[in-house]
Amino acid sequence: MKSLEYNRPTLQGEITVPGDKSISHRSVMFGAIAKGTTTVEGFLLGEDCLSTIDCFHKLGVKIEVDNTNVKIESPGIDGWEEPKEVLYTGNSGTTTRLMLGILSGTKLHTIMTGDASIGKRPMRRVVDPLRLMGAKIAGRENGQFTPLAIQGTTLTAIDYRMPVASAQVKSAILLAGLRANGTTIVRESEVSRDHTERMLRQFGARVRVEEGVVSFEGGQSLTGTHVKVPGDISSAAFFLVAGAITNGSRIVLHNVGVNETRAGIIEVLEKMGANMTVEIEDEKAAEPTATITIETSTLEATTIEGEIIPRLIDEIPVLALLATQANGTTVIKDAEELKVKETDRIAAVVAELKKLGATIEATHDGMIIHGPTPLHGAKLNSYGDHRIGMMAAVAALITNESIELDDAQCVAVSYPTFFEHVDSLIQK
Ligand code: SPQ
Repeated sequence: MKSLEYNRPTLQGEITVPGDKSISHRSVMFGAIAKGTTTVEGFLLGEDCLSTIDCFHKLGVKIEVDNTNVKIESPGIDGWEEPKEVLYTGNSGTTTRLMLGILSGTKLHTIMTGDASIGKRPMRRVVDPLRLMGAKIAGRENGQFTPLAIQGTTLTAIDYRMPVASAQVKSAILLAGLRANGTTIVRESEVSRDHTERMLRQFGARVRVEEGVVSFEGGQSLTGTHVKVPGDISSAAFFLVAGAITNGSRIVLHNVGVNETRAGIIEVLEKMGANMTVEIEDEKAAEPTATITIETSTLEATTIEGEIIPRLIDEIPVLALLATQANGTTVIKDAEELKVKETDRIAAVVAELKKLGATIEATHDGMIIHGPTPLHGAKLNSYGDHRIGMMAAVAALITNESIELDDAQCVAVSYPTFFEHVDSLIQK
C-alpha cells in the first residue's frame, strides 16, 4: 500500500517524457526480424518492453541494453533458435499479440504465456485472422487465452477487414504478412496507431497506406537501422491532466510523441479550453515530437466519441479524472474496448473515482461524468493496471486527504520513474 499525501501542491517544472511503449516494443521486434545491427535510442525501460527483450533473448537474438540505448544484433528471423523455455510476456498485450503474428511464420515451435491479467485478455481477435493465413496456434478455449502454442508454418496473405479498431490486431497481421505469400491487405474503419506501418518503412519495406487500407507484398526483407523513440504521449497524459487540474501549476513536457494517430488527448484538451501550447520539435522525424506546456485551466465538459477513441484509448482513465473537474457533463462513448485492457477500465475508473466522491456512472461503452466535484481521500485499488494506478496518483494531487493506493508499483509497466517525476514537480 502506498500512501499518497501531497497536501494540494502546485506543480512547476520540466519533464522529459520517457520513451514510447508501443514504439519501444516494435523497435526490438523489427531489429530482431532484420538481419544485422539495429540501434535504438530513447528506449523505454518499462517492464512490458523488457518482457519483449526477454522473449528475443530466448530466441537467440543478441540484445544489449545500456540505459535507454539498445543494440540488437540478429541473424535475421530465419536464424532464430527454437526456444527451450516458454516465452513469458508478463503484463504486455502488445508483446503477446504481436509475437503471435511474428512467430506464426517462422519454422519454430514456441509456447507463450503471461501474467494473470494476460491470461484473461482475448487472443482470438489475433488468432482468427492468423489462422486464415494458415497459422497453427493452439491454446485454452480454442486459442482465446494463454498459454498459446505456435507451430510456425508457411503463411498465405489475406485481405482482412478489422472488426474492431486495434493496432495490435493490425500489427500482428502485418508482421505475419512479412512472411506470407502474396499481398496482405488490412482494412480499418477507424484508424488505429500506425507505428508498425511507419517502422516497416524505416526498415526498408514498401508499404501502401490509403484511406484506412494498408497493403504490402510478402517476402520483403528488413534491413537493420537506427530508431529514435519519442516520448510516450500516454505517459505525458498524466502530467497534462495534473498540470490542468492543480492550482497555480505550469509544467513543460519535452519530447512528447505527437503522431496524429496517438494525439487525440491534445484535441480534447484544446476543446475543453485547457491553457496549453504545443510546439513541434521535429516534424520530419519518422515519429514527430513536441514540447507541450500546460497550465492550470478552467475546463468545460465535452463529448468524446467516434473516430477519436482509438487515438486516445489509453488516456481515457485520466481523461475521466479530468472531467470530474470540468464544468458540466462529459460523455465518453464508443469505448467498449476499455473492457479488455489490463483490467476492465470502465468498471475500474468508475469504481475508484466514485470512492473519491466523483459523480460518475458507467455505460455499456463508456462513462458519464458530472463536474466539477471536489474529491476527497480514500483507499484505492490499481487492479494491477498501470494506467489506473497513475490516474489514482494524479487524483491525490487534488484531494485534501491522502489516497492509500494498493499495488502502486504496477506503474513500472509503462512509467518506472513516474513517482520521481511527480515529486520533482511539487513546489516545497
Ligand atoms: O500492451 P498492452 O498491455 O495492451 O497496453 C495498452 C496500455 O494501456 O498500455 C493497453 F492496455 O496499450 C495498447 C493500446 O491500448 C498498446 C497498443 C500497441 O502498442 O499496439 C495498442 C492499443 O491496443 P489495441 O488493443 O487497441 O490494439
